[in-house]
Amino acid sequence: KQVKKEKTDISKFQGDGIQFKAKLIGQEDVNEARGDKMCQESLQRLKAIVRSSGEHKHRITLNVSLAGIRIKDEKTNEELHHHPVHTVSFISQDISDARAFGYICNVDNQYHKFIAIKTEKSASQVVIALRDLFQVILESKQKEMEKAKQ
Ligand code: I3P
Repeated sequence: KQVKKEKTDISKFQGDGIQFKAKLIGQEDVNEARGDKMCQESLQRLKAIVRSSGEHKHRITLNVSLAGIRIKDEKTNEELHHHPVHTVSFISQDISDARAFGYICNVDNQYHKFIAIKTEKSASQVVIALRDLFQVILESKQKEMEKAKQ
C-alpha cells in the first residue's frame, strides 16, 4: 500500500531557499493585482523596450524562499528587489517563450508592480517553485489554525 507522502517540504525554502540564474527584462506599474492577459501584454512590452535599448539584460540571481522573492545582482550580490510572499499576488508564464515569466507584487500597499524575468533554464522551474512555496505556507498556516482550535 502506498503511504501518502507529504506533498510539500518546507525545508527547501529555508534560508536562501531555491536559487535560479536569470536576467531582469524589466518592470512597470500595473493597474491590477492579477490578470494573465495584462501580464502577457506587459511581458511583451518590456521585452520590446529592452530589445530596442540595445543593452544587455541585467544578470541576476533569483531566490525563492520563505522570505519571498529576492533578486540580487549576479556579480556584486547587491539586493535589487525583495518581495515578501504576502505581497506577491500573481504569477504568469510567458505563453510565447519557455524561458520567461513575470509576477505582480504590491508595493507599500499603494501600487502594483509587474516584474519580468528571463530565466537561464525553463521558467516553469521557477513558477513551480513559487507555487510550491505558496502551498507550503498555506499548509503551515492551516496546521497552526488546527493547533489553535485544540
Ligand atoms: C543575444 C541572444 C540571447 C539573449 C541575449 C542577446 O543576442 O538573443 O539569447 O539572451 O540577451 O544579447 P545575440 O544572439 O545577438 O548575441 P537571453 O536568451 O537570455 O535573453 P542579453 O544581451 O539581454 O543577455
